[in-house]
Amino acid sequence: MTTQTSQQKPFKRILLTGAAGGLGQILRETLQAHAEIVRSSDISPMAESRGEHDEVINCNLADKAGVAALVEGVDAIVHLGGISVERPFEEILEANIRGTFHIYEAARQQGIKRIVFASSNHVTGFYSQDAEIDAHSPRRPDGYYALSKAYGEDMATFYFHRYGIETVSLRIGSSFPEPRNLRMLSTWLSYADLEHLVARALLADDVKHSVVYGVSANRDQWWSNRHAAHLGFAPQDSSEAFRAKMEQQPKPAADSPDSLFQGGAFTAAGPFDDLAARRQ
Ligand code: NAI
Ligand code: 15L
Repeated sequence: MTTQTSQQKPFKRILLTGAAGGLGQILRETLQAHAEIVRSSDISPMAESRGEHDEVINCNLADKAGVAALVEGVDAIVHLGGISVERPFEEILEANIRGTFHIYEAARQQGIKRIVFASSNHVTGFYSQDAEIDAHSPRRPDGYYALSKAYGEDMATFYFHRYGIETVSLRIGSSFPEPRNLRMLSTWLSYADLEHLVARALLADDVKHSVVYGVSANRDQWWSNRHAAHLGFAPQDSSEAFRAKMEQQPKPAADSPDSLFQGGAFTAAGPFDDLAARRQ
């Protein structure tokens, strides 16, 4: 990071992985405020480059040499790329576990000192919806996807202590244009609050490896960010504006995962490859 003047942006080139995805498409625009060049990458097709400030490079995160080349000339990484839902372990292994390892290894080799890692609320998905937890609460991953995010967070801790690479792990709740169900009244993160959170994760000083829940200022909160105050994340939006609409949906049964656990339906997704699943 460099000191910002009226002429200068804080970063020369930020790499954004997962740029074709829902959140990547949003951040590709807003990261332009923080870097002279945003390099967008994904395994899927992306919108064309709009000029020299907007680089576009296709890359599979599972390709170590490809990722090493992707990271050349970059001074910060916003790592969103990977499988974003529960899937068979082998798929998660390639994109999320190997992929995140390749990002950290390339960062080490290139001397990159700041990574923003898209973790997930599902690393603590097996807590009851009655519990209030924070970044120091023991993790309770709710599937292979969640395990990959937990591993990514551990990788961030390792690369900080061993190599001084700082990471902010964002345990994102549910970031969509609006909540989609009753659970998301508690987990919703608006796009405006997401943009602010990513900016703080890039710009805050001395973050070491920080973990922050990515959630708007919703009425009913499951997650405290008491251990992330140093980031200066101050969400402005609330899901209350959508409460009436969500309450028109059928209420999930009291004993369903959507009612019991913070991770909702993710806690019951899969397995995908046993005999019972194949017969369905
Ligand atoms: P998304 O699924 O829309 O985007 C993920 C992108 O990663 C996709 O464009 C996909 O093509 C790309 N990708 C998958 N495998 C890849 C590979 N092997 N190599 C390169 N790219 C690959 O997900 P979304 O919603 O944009 O989320 C972004 C990140 O934030 C993900 O890491 C997700 O796990 C995390 N997150 C998102 C939440 C949300 O509510 N949107 C909640 C919690 C976490
Ligand atoms: C996630 O981690 C997923 O990437 C996203 O698609 C949402 O389902 C979100 O969690 C959630 O918990 O709602």
